[in-house]
Amino acid sequence: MSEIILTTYDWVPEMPRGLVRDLRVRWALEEAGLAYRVESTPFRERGPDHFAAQPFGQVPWLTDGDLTIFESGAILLHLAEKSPALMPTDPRGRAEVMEWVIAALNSVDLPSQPWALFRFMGYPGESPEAKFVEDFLKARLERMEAVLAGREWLVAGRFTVADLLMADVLRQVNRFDGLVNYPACHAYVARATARPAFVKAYDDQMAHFAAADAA
Ligand SMILES: N[C@@H](CCC(=O)N[C@@H](CS)C(=O)NCC(=O)O)C(=O)O
Repeated sequence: MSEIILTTYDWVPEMPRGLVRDLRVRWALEEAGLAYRVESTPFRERGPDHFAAQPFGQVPWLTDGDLTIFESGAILLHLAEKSPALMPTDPRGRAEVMEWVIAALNSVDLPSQPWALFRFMGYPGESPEAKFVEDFLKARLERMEAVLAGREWLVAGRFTVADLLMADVLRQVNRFDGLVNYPACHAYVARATARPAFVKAYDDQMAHFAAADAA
């Protein structure tokens, strides 16, 4: 079995802690019971080695033996191929997981990213841009609310990497109280984040950045 190394920043400011995307990878690794270690790359100075591993100078990236993978969605699918705990092995189950993974990234995260960024920066909600993004997100959340009102998990009646990713995307919306009018989405996030693998991943990320503060 090849060694798995997850790389994240050595430090980040308080605000994004708990939301840095290495968390979703830690979570998947914990769900799958795969052994891994975490390495750090400087937050402040992003050198050629960083850009070679992650062309946008972001985190996370994963090294698995001689393979280096960036983009958290790609990393999660790579891990899902390694573990039936993350994705069913039958063609239908796999296809449904893939569609919901892409939906999380391409349909729900698309408006949730600028929405959260506006909230983070205190951008006025009554501006036309903020209103547009708010309505865009609302349209997606209304559909997710209808889907999640009828099922516990997205695919095959069991937790998969699609839930891990969708819950992680919705978690960011929830952080800024964006799920108050969406009880099924809110309950889904609560259900997903009550899982021991999430709790461990969250605690480990917080401890990683706290250790940098102490140092
Ligand atoms: N699409 C990328 C986004 C990665 C991303 O946004 N990473 C953030 C941390 S959560 C980052 O590195 N931000 C610093 C920057 O963009 O300069 C992924 O999902 O892996």
